[in-house]
Amino acid sequence: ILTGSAARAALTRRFGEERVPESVLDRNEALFGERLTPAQVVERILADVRARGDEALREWTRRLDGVDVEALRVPDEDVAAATVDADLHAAIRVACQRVRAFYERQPAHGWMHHDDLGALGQIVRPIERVGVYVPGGLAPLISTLIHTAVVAKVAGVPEIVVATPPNKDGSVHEAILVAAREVGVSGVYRVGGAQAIAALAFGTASLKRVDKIAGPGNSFVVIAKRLVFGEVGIESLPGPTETLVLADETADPRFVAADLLAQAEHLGAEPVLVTTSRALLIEVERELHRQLEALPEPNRSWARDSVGARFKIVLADSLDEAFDFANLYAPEHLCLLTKDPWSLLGKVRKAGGVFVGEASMEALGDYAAGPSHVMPTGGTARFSSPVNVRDFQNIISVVGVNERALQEVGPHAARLARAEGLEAHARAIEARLAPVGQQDRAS
Ligand code: HSO
Ligand code: ZN
Repeated sequence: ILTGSAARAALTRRFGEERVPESVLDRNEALFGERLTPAQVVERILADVRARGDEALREWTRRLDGVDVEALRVPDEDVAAATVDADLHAAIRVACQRVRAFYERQPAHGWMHHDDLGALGQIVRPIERVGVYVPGGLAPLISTLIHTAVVAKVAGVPEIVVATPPNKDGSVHEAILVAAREVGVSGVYRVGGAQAIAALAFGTASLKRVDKIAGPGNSFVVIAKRLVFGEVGIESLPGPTETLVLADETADPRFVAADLLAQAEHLGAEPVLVTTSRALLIEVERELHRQLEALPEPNRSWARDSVGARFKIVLADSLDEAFDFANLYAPEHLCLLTKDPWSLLGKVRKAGGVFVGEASMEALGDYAAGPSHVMPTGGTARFSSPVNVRDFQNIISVVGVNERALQEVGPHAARLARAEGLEAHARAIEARLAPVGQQDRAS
């Protein structure tokens, strides 16, 4: 149980300080004959895909995923024919609808301001081609496809492609294909990991490069995105998930435990409980272990790993101190299980999403509440936001001032140009600054 400055220290993140574990170096030695770091492996993959395109994609998929894939693009007929049972289909539709409705309320309008100096404004254009990465591995993340591609759709992106690792038999999960069809994406590619990011960023014969990549992924995917950033847009670098439950003595320990466990089920997840009540804390611990043991495998092992390695319990003196801790940690998910949680919303400074009260559990948000579940992790809520419409649009600034503005502002601009030693700039301005009365264009 952490309190005061120990809690503060435990909740303060430090990036880039982790050493590469020996086990990872050992595995890479077995694979590559050299003790490569993950970043070095990713650099090799990126360079190879850039040089050899589809051939490299097939080879890395064979080497790293153990799958032989011939056609990298899932045939459109397969997407059209994919089926899931009626319940799941209905659920996919509800999730799409609710995410769509949420983002339709987030308009990014162009505007134009006219006054006696002319016009200034902005026009908004969707990004043309977006690549959505959908992680495979432990679970086919149908919801992640929906929670990224639907947002891009609402932004008006005309072309959205999905990349996702193939199953062992080379197929892509039917539910992923159904979701892709429901959202209306332009193509699904069976390729994952760093090689998928390389393909999206550089393009290959079968996958035309995209303008921006969105969606979470494992550490290879994140390293690859960091390395290709600049050559292609990167929406964010989501890492392992975290949930901070902020609870007082009125919270139901069963729900607190359930919410912590739900996120603990994700690989590498960090569950955090901040509470003002010692009694609650004791009950939550007991309840958490009871619920953990009741989980089926392999989920129990996944959750046990997160709880065992990363569960943090913080005891705060007051609700204000609890919020200080929460804001310091800047969690991806902040769950408020307190008396009158709405009255506390004003204390939230940093979080990807805030889940207000018992009915708004984070797991609902993962699927069908409305906001995208792709939220800033690892303390990046300090400076970034959940996936949103603006991530898929560009703003173009419009300058359309008139002669009068030129006469008023021009001399100042020319003066600044000369201060920068940029004579041609000054002259370009002054060429239009003929003394008033001698201008043919002056009104
Ligand atoms: N909680 C995860 C998203 C997710 N959960 C997908 C279930 N499926 C990261 O926010
Ligand atoms: Zn989740």
